[in-house]
Amino acid sequence: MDSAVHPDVRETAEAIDTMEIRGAATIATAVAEALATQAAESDATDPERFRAEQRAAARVLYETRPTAVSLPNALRYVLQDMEGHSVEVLRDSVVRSATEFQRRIESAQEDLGQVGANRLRDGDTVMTHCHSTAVVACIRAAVEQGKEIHAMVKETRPRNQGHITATQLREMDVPVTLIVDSAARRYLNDVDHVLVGADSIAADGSVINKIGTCGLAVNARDCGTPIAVAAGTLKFHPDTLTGHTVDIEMRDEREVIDDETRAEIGDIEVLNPAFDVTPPRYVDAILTERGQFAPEGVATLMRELFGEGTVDPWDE
Ligand code: RUB
Repeated sequence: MDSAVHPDVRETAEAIDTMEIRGAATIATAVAEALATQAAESDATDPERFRAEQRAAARVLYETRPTAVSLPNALRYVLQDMEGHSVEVLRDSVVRSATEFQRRIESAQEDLGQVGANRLRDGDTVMTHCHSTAVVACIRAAVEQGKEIHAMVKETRPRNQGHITATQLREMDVPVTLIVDSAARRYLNDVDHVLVGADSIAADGSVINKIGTCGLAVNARDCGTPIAVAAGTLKFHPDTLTGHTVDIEMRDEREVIDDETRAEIGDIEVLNPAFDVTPPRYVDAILTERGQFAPEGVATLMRELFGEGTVDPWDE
């Protein structure tokens, strides 16, 4: 354990690990802030030491959850310009990048919110899965455009993030109907859109999002209900351009079943994957701050964004 890692960084890492801080964009914002604190409060006296501390902090944050690429993308963005001959210059660069990163996330959410809102018509009902700040931004923008939007919110077992979505939509007076996940198919003919977020978008346009997204998308396609994915370019996974796959996080079985019930049932295996992969053929549109794209169009934009390759600042 590197003692030079700031306690706030460790606290943020712990909060991400336990999902007190969750959701891809929120995680990205939190890690940018943690790196800024690490930089601002560093007492390193030489640039090499300062850089080593930042790398160690980045590593602690990187190792929390594996699926949302917004986390490593945030680390890369904030630490991209760690050049400079004095600690002061380096410190300023990290703090400035972190602030700039957070500003960009906010403005990207607003811009993609408009793109999503333009897809929604007055009186439409949207089915949601999990809790995504990008999805909420789309619905908020539609409401601000004066449209009446209804939401059918899937509760999203095992952690019921649908409750967060329902709460936030009610705060903006959107009528909400909560359903259990397995009721989605029954109501897909009654809704006008399925709108979900993303933890990562792969170069082939596959969408990695909360477990259950793929089943929802396949059913939506079967019903002819359009499915859009609200995901800023922060969710584009650069490693997938070179053939890497995205790690799917497996979480504790106690999220699914408590020890007592498990013991009553007997000897069983419990699997608790947190995310799944929706193939591009089940996705109608990916909504970003740069406009909406067919999943097949993502690779071109990714090459433009990551063309020169990426550096992993958590590596030694
Ligand atoms: C959250 C989840 C969200 C995406 C997008 O999973 O799958 O749909 O992260 O969120 P978890 P956002 O609760 O396990 O973190 O649009 O806010 O980035």
